Amino acid sequence: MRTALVCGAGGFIGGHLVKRLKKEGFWVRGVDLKQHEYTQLPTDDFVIGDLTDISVVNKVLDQPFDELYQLAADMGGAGYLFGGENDANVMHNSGVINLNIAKRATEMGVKKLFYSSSACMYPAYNQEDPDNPKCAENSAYPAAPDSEYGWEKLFSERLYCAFHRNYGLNVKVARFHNVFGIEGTWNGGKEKAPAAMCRKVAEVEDGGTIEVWGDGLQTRSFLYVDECLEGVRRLMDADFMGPVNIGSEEMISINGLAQLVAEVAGKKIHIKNIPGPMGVRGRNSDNALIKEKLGWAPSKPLREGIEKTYYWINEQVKLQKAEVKLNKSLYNEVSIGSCSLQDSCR
Ligand code: NAD
Ligand code: GDC
Repeated sequence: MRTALVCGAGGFIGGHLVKRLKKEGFWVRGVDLKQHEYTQLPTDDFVIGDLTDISVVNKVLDQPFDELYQLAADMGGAGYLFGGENDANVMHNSGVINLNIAKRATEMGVKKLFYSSSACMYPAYNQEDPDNPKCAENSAYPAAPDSEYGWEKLFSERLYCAFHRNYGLNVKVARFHNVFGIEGTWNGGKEKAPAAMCRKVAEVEDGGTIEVWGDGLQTRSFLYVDECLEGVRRLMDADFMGPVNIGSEEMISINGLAQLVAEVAGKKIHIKNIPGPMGVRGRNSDNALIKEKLGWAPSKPLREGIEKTYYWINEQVKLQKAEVKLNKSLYNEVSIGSCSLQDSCR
């Protein structure tokens, strides 16, 4: 039986990956700081642990796994990464995780290691025109990512490639472009634009107004998680190490994304553009290389993924409302109860 270690299994993409690997017949160990928030994972073994701690890394990486997927990172959306206040933690936590894993995977003779880099490593100077961003793999240098998160990703890509050159570690590197879907972070400050728009539209009345950061004309492309994993699995089986983009080429403005979500929800909305952390002006995946090397590229329309994600987030919003209501009525009961107790004690 093939064995896999999924680092960051309690997260969004890691959780989906565990399910996929189990369906493919792998024995899977997951490791994360936390259990998955939204789903029960079918792992064969799940370790709660901090991968910045080398003793945890040594414990979970105790065998020459056939495949290791390194997805663990201190990360979030624009609200978490581009305000500046999390820069030191993001660089330190993710950097140490990758330093620990690269070394230990080499020592243990891991057969293949996947590393999830990000489109945030591309230079800001190529992403100033929202209608024509350049994100071909060979446009990475001279390096000038616009966030510390992007610099750490670039450093760690290079780290894994150096372990490949010097120690023969078989690495695969992909640069994900804004991946979204069900069972991902949708509130709390780490959510990315697709989840944020779904939540805002789910919470607003028909005809109401939602807030969108920036002028809303900034552009991105968004990839549904199933296609992201299809790309990852194909890369793992290919005779090609990357780095390669795994993203959609269907670019849309953020106001356009908000309107698409509203259409899916069957609501009319108004958009109020407000100041907020924005990141680069435009970004889109360039899929020439993935087509050439894997003979495949993501092709599903954005709307399809948004439909699934909106319905799931709409359910989460309803559940949260119901919980708040229940907590309020429990609180009232308890305070009425304690009141009458006090009264009877008088
Ligand atoms: P996520 O935040 O849902 O998952 C990351 C997981 O890593 C979390 O569950 C977190 O608890 C875990 N983690 C963080 N620090 C840890 C530590 N010290 N020890 C153990 N676990 C730790 O994020 P995701 O969207 O699933 O992203 C997975 C990977 O893909 C990340 O490396 C991310 O940078 C990369 N990526 C994601 C996107 C995207 O759009 N989702 C885009 C580009 C790159
Ligand atoms: O958060 P994100 O999806 O990250 O934001 C996309 C754009 O949407 C930004 O310009 C942001 O200002 C705008 N936006 C407008 N309103 C809101 O309410 C909102 N919430 C959020 N989150 N955004 C809003 C991402 C990184 C990822 C990952 C990918 C790789 O950057 O956050 O961690 O690595 O890039 O492609 P984004 O696309 O800038």
